[in-house]
Amino acid sequence: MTKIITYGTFDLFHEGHYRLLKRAKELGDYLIVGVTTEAYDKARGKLNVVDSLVTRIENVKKTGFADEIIIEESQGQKINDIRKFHVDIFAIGSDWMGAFDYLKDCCKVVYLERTKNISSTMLREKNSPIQRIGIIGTGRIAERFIPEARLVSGVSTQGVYNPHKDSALRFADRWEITPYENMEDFFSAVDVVYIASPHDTHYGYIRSALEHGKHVLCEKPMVLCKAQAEELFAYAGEKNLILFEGIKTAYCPGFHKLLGIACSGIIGSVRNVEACFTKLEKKGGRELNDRIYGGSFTELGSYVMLPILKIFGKDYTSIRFDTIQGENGLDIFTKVSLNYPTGIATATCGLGVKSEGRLLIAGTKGYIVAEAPWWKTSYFEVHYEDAGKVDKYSETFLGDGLRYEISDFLSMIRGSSSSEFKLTRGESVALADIMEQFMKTENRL
Ligand code: C2G
Repeated sequence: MTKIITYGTFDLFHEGHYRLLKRAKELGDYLIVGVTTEAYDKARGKLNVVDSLVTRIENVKKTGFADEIIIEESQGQKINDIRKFHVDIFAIGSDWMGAFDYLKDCCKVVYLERTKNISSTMLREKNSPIQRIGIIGTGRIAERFIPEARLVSGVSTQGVYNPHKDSALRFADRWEITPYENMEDFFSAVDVVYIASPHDTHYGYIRSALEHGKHVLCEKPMVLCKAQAEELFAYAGEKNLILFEGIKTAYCPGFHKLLGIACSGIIGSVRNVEACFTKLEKKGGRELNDRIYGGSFTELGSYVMLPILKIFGKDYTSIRFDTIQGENGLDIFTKVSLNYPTGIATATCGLGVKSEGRLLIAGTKGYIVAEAPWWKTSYFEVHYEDAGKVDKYSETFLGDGLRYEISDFLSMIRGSSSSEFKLTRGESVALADIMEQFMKTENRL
């Protein structure tokens, strides 16, 4: 008996999938089909899969070609499956030509010609039109955003607006997108807006984008004032538009796993959260010089406040800010201490003082520790009273990690509310409120 194995996501099952399975089955007697899990697809960068695993399996079953269906959960599984099931032939579409030659040591590898003019990506796009993204701002973060957005299917990077014409031209040239000097032209050419301009311009740009009927993804901190945050969310709601604050950590899979563990009771009741993030900045940069909007807390505060708000919530009983200021009065190091009815927390950040950036969550039965860069969570440990017992967790964090927030933003635009809990409007408003209190304590507002 000749055994064949093939793998795939089989999202929005189509003619190409059907023909591939048919020809794979014709190569022998017994066909095993590996269907990928959502987690594995996310890990390999396929972020916008529409059908659930159950639906995708059902669709493969319905073809009648599969004698056995298995789940593909991780990279490196194929070689073990081939050995375990005594497979004779590994078959896959020709879009993977060469990629699986390493399996030739174990079995025959056959690349079947891919069916032309049909793909899950095409169908996803047909069902939900591509969202053209317009970018406001041309700084470091905008540079990181474009390559990440290009990995998310369903969006295209259309153009860039910057009132400084030369910056817009240089940026547009580098990324082969359209530069806009005129805001009206810019808004009429795009469906959604990504704001990565200096902090003080966020409010105006968000308001204007919403007035033009555009969904908005705005870099953190969205605004530095509670009333503005409330007003903007209310306005977006009235206009049925999505307003989304881009704190990348909130959307990355490892951070979710960590929060899940923290809330699961494994470490008992959480009593203390300590989050620290420091990043030494060059003296001349905007971060250390912008008299009002620069400084450590406006730059990094969103990251360090995030795990605290996620774990203890918004109802702290007291908050205190302690800062070390540079010569120009801006905070080069800030520590925020919060008291809650059931615990205490500290958020520490610095642009001019280096510290051990770690996230520590202590409970009545144990603690979780994630070392820097925990804000791109890919690994953390759980420790207990018995020092010999340590649970280790890892998760992928691809590239600069913006792809996760872009993908969640897109799914919210398409009407799904399944990722809303990752950073709620209430949490964004609470962050703006804390920023405002900080600015007032520093006499900057
Ligand atoms: N396919 C095809 N013709 C198309 C589209 C897809 O022959 N027009 C084939 C692919 O080459 C693949 C199978 O159908 O062999 C499943 O395709 P996908 O669902 O896109 O899955 P893929 O990402 O290719 O998963 O571990 C997963 C595998 O490595 C492949």
